[in-house]
Amino acid sequence: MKKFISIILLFTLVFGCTTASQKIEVSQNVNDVYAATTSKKLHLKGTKIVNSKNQTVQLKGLSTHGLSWYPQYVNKKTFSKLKSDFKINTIRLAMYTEEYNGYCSGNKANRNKLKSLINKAVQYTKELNMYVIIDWHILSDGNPNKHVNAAKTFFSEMVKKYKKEDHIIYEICNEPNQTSWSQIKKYANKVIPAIRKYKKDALVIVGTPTWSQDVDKISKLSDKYTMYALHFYAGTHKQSYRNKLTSALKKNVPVFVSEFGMCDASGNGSLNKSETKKWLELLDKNKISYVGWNISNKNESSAILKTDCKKTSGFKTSDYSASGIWLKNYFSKKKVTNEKKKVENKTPSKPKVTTPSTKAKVTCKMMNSWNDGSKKMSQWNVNIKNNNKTKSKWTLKITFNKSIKISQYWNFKYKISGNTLTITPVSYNKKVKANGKIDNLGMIIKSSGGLKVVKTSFS
Ligand code: IDC
Repeated sequence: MKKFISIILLFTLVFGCTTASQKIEVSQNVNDVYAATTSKKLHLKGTKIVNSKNQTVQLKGLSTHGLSWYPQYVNKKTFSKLKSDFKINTIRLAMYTEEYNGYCSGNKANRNKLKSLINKAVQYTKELNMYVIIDWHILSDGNPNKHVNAAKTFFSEMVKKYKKEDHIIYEICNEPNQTSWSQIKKYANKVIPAIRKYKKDALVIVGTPTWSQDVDKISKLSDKYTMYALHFYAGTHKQSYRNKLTSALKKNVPVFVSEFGMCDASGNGSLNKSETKKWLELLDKNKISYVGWNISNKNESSAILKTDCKKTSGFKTSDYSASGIWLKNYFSKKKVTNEKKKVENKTPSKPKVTTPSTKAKVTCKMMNSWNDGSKKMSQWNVNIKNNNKTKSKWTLKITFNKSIKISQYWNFKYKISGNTLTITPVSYNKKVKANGKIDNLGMIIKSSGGLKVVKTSFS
């Protein structure tokens, strides 16, 4: 009997120890990017995401480019390779609503194609133990209410179909713009109930005003499992935007950085490594989840693959672009460099106009263009090199060959009169030193096409 008791005691001791050491191992791994998958179901606790063991989990991932533009990367081998190279645990599926073959701008066959891509991605991420974000990628539609009915139908169809899955996060409006929080709230209060009908506790991300920048200016929804999107592009959004994050956290707003880039808000231009590092360190410190833009080989610096890389898996370091390599190193905790370097991944010569002036130099560059119904959208980046006098305020006039409308813009204020766009600074770029630069004035213009800059003047 005595022997039996001591065997039991010994057994309990050994078993107990093993359990304890397993517990320690789990809690040490909580912040490991893979730990999230050990206890998949996610909840919110204060501003933090927690798993079903109540451990804080930080999601890190990469976003696809528009699913209609780059469907080839919705591929198990791609996801698996990115998971191991970047040590990410999340893939975001950017399904545009209005741009090229968007969910709302395209036809039914197109909608079915998009849904089939989502379906594949849901399966692949599940098999790979990753999370997936289904992103209703509004952009030029501005106010999400424009397609609220389509959104309701889409999300209820998704959630009903995937109600048994715990690895899906629903992002209901990528970047509302030219609209207010009360409009977004109105939209969210229609779409979230459609989700809750089938899934009480799935995480939802809602976009915030001004292209998901104003996390500091919102009042929370009553839904318990909703997070609020903050997006940044390190070349454009710096300390003042990090302050928005800090103030949101103080107000107990759960923030999810569902999209960020190292370049400027156009998705192109030079990378700002030191600002990216500041951002990611702040996010890591606060265990805020983040997703980098974008998985594609598009000729823009935010694409993680080089343009000449036609592969969809088996990437070598030399297949990744400058931002791809930097992010891979940061995500996988390798040393990253800080220096500002011009990216090699630049858009080749598109219309470029340089003021023939020995004083200030203005460069207006069309980075990108696409159709929007019968209109043409084009994305421009404007840089100014000042003359040898410090200015405390400045004005830039750009005259085009035809009339324009601005649909998005960043880092300036403007007025349009005839074909002339008059740009004035915002608080942080008002002052420019002698021979200093004003970088990253960006805009998306709507016109009838064939747009050219005829004249610029800077004073
Ligand atoms: C950009 C893409 C670009 C595409 C454009 C379409 O990088 O190739 O032509 O959209 O409008 C966002 C948006 C995201 C943008 C990205 C870069 O969520 O769709 O992608 N950006 O401009 N918000 C801020 C930046």
